[in-house]
Amino acid sequence: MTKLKFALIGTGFWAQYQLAGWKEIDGAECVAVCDLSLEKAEDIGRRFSISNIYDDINALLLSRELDFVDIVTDVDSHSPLAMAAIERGVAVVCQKPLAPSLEIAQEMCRQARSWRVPLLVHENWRWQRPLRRLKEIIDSGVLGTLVRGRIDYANSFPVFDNQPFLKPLERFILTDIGTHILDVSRFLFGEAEELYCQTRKIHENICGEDVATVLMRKRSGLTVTCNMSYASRWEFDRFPQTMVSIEGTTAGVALGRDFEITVYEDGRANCERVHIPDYPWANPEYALIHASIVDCHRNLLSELSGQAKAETTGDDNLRTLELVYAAYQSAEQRASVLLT
Ligand code: 89V
Repeated sequence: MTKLKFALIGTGFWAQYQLAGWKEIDGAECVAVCDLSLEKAEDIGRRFSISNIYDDINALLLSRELDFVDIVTDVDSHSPLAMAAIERGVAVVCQKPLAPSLEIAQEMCRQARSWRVPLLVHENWRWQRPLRRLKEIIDSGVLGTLVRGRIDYANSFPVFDNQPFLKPLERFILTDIGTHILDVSRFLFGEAEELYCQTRKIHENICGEDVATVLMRKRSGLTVTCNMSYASRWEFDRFPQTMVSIEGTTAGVALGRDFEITVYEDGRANCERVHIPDYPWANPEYALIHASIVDCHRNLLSELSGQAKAETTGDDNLRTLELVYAAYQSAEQRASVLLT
């Protein structure tokens, strides 16, 4: 397979893991690094033996033949960076959230369609192995008709230590985690028709909300609750684990602590533990997330190389962003929001 050539744009906390994730799969090679800070770009270039270093995306795009760019920068820069690539026919992989508003994200997707250039979102949460296994169990039919679902992401992990840029965000947990958890609710349970959200701010030293509770009615009639918090203490710090419980008419299933999945059927509890690949470059605290980067990249590359359609295209991710921004609207208006 010929290797697609890409440039990494942005050298923050996630950049090293994005590059390490691409190196785990055949078919893509990073040939350049671009960051407003040449020093930071040179540093990560040295660590990954990439010698083509830029501090300007236009200079990068003019001087290198690229198949795609991997944008790993702050959300406000996603649109201009993506448009610079799209207008030169260069495909885009962009970090979540795709854009700071639904309107900007819609325009990015419109432009990508108009230029016939792939715009894909690196939305990796649904690629966590326990959640893929949960979907298999749902699709097996063993649960019968689904009655209610609950997705919990609640911990007290000091996420701001590694990602200080999250502190000043006026809109925090729904844009940081809601983009993941609400995407998982779509992956597991389909599209929603109504949403209600309440938010809270517990941490004193941040600007945005750090607790959000989202209740949805899915098109299937299923009620799904998504509980998100960076201010909750449990018997252990659950970061970055997502717990899921699903009630069905013939069985229930729970994704519990440390990737244990239990199906409760006819008074029996059938347990299995999902294996998480262990990569030497992964940060142990983020191992679950870092492993999902690899599987997400593998799926995105299948579209970039023309072999298949990726799951998290920009157009697909618009449905997730619609939930995120509808949640803010609901919390602000203290009313449920009907979705298109
Ligand atoms: O993976 C992420 O998107 C991070 C985290 C969920 C750790 O906060 O922002």
